[in-house]
Amino acid sequence: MDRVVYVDGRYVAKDEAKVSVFDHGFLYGDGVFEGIRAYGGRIFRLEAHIERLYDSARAILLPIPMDPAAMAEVVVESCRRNTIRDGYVRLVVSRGVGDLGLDPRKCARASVVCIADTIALYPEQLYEQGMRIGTVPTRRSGVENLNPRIKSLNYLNNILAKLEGNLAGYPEVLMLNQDGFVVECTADNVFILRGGRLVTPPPWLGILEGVTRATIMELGRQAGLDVREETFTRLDVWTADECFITGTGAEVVPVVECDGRRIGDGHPGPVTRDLIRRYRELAASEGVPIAARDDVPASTVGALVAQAQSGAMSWTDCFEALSGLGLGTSEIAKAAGKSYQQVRSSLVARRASKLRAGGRP
Ligand code: PXG
Repeated sequence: MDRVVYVDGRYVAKDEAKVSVFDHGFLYGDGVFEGIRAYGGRIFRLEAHIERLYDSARAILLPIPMDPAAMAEVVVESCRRNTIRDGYVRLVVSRGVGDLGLDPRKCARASVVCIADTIALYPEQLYEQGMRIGTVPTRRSGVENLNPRIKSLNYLNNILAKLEGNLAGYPEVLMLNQDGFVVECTADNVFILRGGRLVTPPPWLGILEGVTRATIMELGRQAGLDVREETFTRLDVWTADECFITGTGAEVVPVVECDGRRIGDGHPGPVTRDLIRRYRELAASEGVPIAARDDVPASTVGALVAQAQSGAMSWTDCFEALSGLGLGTSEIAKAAGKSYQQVRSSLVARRASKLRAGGRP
């Protein structure tokens, strides 16, 4: 199908989706981004991604010209307009158009782009057999120069490592920080398991705080594991019982070899396989609904609207309940006899208060 892309307030055909060559995102990698997944018509951990986007923007003094709730709505609407049920969303906020100097003060307004598309998955074989990775010479930037907690458009540090991985024949590589501690991979976080302890490097060491990482820490605790954020070295990876990497695109991938050393028995371990299963179950069962569903019984919709009309329920609660059932904004407006704008702003306001109330997962 012909995709539409959100660019600064408008949904335009893919070929028309353009930003200026004077945009500092293009000239300097000055901006921030997010990669988000949709599973079965729901957007997974949307609030966590939006929150990280605004934290990254705050860290580089980038004012985003809309509030987080409106940004979340852009993501949902982009999926809806592209009829995405299972897919990948790329949200980009760049510094905007400036002059050829690097001073961000010359850029009047940030640009917001949202691309919703399908995703090429890793083959299932990789999840069953595991991945071979290796360490690369390029070190991950330190927290005092380009802090990896900022998900910025400047990915050259990761790309240099990726190039070394390509030359060595590794699909993903392990990166160390300036002190030789394991931090993360080029686009994934890393975990090791040792005697019932699930360990991942702490954010202060210089990693991106992955949304998948946070989810796996939650799921690990639910599974009764002792989950810790601790520093470790390559030797700990080589001698771990199990190892895996996590990322929005990759999900949870078992690692069975690192730097030519076999990890465990060289096969994905039981804990990793259990966490993969738990992750897939969770991703399939929660998230912000995208689609306008047409299989919600009219009586259910009617009953909710009647409650709001009688004052037994607030209109916002009614809109939210209908949205939760999978109705799109225009369907809700029609059923409730309200304007699209009324429904949208009330849902956006509700999402905003949830974002304020809820912390990170
Ligand atoms: N570390 C780095 C450096 C990353 O770029 C992660 C960890 C994992 O974070 P999440 O929130 O995705 O669990 C990332 C993720 C993709 C993709 O397609 C992911 C990233 C960048 C580009 C593509 O998965 N960043």
